[in-house]
Amino acid sequence: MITNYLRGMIFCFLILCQPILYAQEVFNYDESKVPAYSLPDLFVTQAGEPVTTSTAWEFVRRPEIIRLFEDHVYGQVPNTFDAVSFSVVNEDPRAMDGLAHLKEVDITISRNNKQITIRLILFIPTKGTKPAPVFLLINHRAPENIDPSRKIKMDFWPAETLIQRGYAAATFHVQDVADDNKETFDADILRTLYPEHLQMANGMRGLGAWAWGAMRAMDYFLRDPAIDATKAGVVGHSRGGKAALWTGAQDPRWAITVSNESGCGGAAISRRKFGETVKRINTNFPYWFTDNFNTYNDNEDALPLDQHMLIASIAPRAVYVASAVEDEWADPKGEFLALKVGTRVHREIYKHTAVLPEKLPGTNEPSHLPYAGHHIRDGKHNLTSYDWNQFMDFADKLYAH
Ligand code: GTR
Repeated sequence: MITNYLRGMIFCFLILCQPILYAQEVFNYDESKVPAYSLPDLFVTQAGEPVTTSTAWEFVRRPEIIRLFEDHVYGQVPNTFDAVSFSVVNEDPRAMDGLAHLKEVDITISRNNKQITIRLILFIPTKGTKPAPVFLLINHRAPENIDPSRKIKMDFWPAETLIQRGYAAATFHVQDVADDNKETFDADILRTLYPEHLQMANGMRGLGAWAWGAMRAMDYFLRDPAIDATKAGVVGHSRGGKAALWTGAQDPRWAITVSNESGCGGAAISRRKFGETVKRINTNFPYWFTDNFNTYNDNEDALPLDQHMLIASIAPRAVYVASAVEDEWADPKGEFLALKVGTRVHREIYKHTAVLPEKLPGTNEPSHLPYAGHHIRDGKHNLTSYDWNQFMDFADKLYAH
């Protein structure tokens, strides 16, 4: 009897609450329903001082912004360890029919007598400019996307195309630093090298760990005479794009930072609440961001920052934001607006004169300025050869200057 009664109650509860449960799952895709918001000012320090010079930007405002992202969004990324070593574990100087030199490099980092190893896959063009400029992909997709044997070739990482165009193609898999998994994300660098971060409200989590991995790849580029580390771009798609932005924002060694469809917690303005929201991302992927980011679930206006500031903190270095027209979940307009507002630093502090279009550009109409790139590709959420060719067109121009 009681059981039946309880069952009945649960049934009624579910039926009655269905609209509420359902309502929580509705996301806005209607531009007219984007709330009014105001973005934190890039050009005023926390002490209220105006920022008008590159010195004020580089020594006061930019470090302040990085700290805000550490404390409220991604957590701190540690930059100390005891040792790093590099060992080429597989090599083929005549890969890709002699067009490339393949090196698979184990990067081993140790701290407090513990160590982890990241496998870097690197193809260097045998022809063309020497040393070669390089693009590093932070790969979160299945390992066959970055097959070093090239038996499997995917559009996601068109290494042959990069080589033909004179770029070294580098990549690593995020699982070497932090699994892209709620249960096991902490099994690698977090528990092994930096366990104290797991106790910190602003401790490193998944995206920070992936950025840390990208920085270790840069440590290697600086030691390989075949690579021109002054011409290095870091690229990520979607969750990898969020990590790429966080890498480029913190680490000034990257000449170009590329976000492909990074959306919420990446290039898109959080306050717009268009497509994916802060609450939704923290609920589905609690291990990507630092714990403090939960404070802003349904509370975006309380953020002391927004994602335009992440893009700004890449300045004066170049930044590229790519979107896809059908990828509304990632809010292409919000990504463009963040780029447009964030790169005011390039214009107002570093005196670049070229400007991005006033309004959201049309599909397949890229803008490649000397400090910022943008395109909206036709099609769905993905990283494709079209996107890569745009990144290389942009880099060709930037490096020719
Ligand atoms: C989605 C997530 C996005 C984006 C995407 C991806 O499920 O909501 O923020 O990161 O995954 O990485 O493809």
